[in-house]
Order: sequence, then structure tokens, then C-alpha cells
Amino acid sequence: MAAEPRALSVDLSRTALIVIDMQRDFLEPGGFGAALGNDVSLLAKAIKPCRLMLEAARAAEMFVIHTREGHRPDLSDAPPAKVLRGPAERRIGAKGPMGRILIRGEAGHDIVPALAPLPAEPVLDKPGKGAFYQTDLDLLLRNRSVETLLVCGVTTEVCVHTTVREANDRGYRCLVIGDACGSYFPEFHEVGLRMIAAQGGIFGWVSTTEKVLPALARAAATTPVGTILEDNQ
Ligand code: TIU
Repeated sequence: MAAEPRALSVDLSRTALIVIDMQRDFLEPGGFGAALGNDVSLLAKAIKPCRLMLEAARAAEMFVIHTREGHRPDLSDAPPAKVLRGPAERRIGAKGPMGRILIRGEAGHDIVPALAPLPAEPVLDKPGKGAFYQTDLDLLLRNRSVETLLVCGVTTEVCVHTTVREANDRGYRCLVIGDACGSYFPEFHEVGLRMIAAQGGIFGWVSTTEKVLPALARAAATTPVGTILEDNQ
């Protein structure tokens, strides 16, 4: 797959697509992103590229994982240092138009309808910014011998970056699909992507849907990918 800082050879049977936090709380008015003072409309342009990545990954029979940032209704898994920021009426757990902000089970916590997970696709609820922190993501990936992650979602410099850094330290190769990520700060998005690919790919690789989708389509049209589980039967 064409990427920065250099092309990456990918075994799709050992690759997962991870879609990070494409939740109404970040993408729609009245959620967590808006409560932090952001213009949430800036994230909308990541939806279609994420959708194309999902469709391509499904067609290639890749492992697909979705994540959601959020907390238990009693906030017992939310560090006070995270909750006690900003005015009380706009904090995590406060009531908003999509239900309580960043709380599991509320409408705002849902993934946007265009990117709804299929029943077989794990949805990981995470209390932090990184998808490995206090989740079983590493276990799911190791049990399928995953070595490469195709990463998309929001926001580029927060949950995508944190997850890529965590994954990189655990030995996974991360290929971040830049146009399928988004930030409330266009300059952070640009620099965030550059930081990943700089220094010879210090945290991973960066590419685009335009470059990656044809490779996934070729794979879907040729060899069925199968899974490690099937190999072992
Ligand atoms: N605020 C912000 O940019 N992001 C987050 O709080 N979480 C995620 O990135 N998902």
C-alpha cells in the first residue's frame, strides 16, 4: 500500500480496520465535542472516507473493530480529573440534547448511523483516549494474530494519536488513513499526521483512501482472506 514515509506490504489476514470514536457525541451538535467549545461540523468530512474503508474491509473479509469513548452512568470509571473540567452544565455526565454527555447507553454515545457496526464487529467501549487503555483490544488482536492496523476515526490528534502510540509500543504497525480521520483543528490534523510519518515513520505510516482502497479492492477480488480460526480447524 502506498504510504508515507514509504510503501507498506500488508497481509490482510493479519490486518484489522479500527474505526475510532465516530460517535454522535463528537460529530453532532449538543454532544461532548460541542460542550468543549468545538465546531463539530469540521468532523463530518471524515464520515464518507470511513464508510468507504468499512465497505472495503468488509468486502476483503478483514477484521473490523469500532471504538467508543464513554463512561458508566454512575461515572465510577471516569477519573475526577477528567470530569471536573469546564462548567458543570457541560461536563461529562451532564444532560444534553442527546442525553447525558459521554455516557454509555445515551443517544450521543452511539456511533453515527452511516458507520453502524455489523453484529459480528466488536464495539469496544473505552474510558480513555487510547483504545488499548482498560479494554481487551490487545487480546482480540493477538488472538487473531493481527500485526497491522488500518486506523481511521476522530479526532486525529487525540484518540487516533493516543491509540496509534499505544499500538506502536505494543508492536503493531499502524497505517493511518488521513482523510478518514478528522479534527476540530485543521492544523492539528495536518501536523498530527505528519508527526506519525516523520523520522522514518516514528509511530507508523500515513496514507489516504485514494491510495488504499484500490489495494483492498484487488484483495477482495482475488484470494479469499479467511481467518486464523478457520486455518486451525
Ligand atoms: N476532544 C477531542 O478532540 N477528542 C476527544 O476528546 N476524544 C476523541 O478524540 N475521541
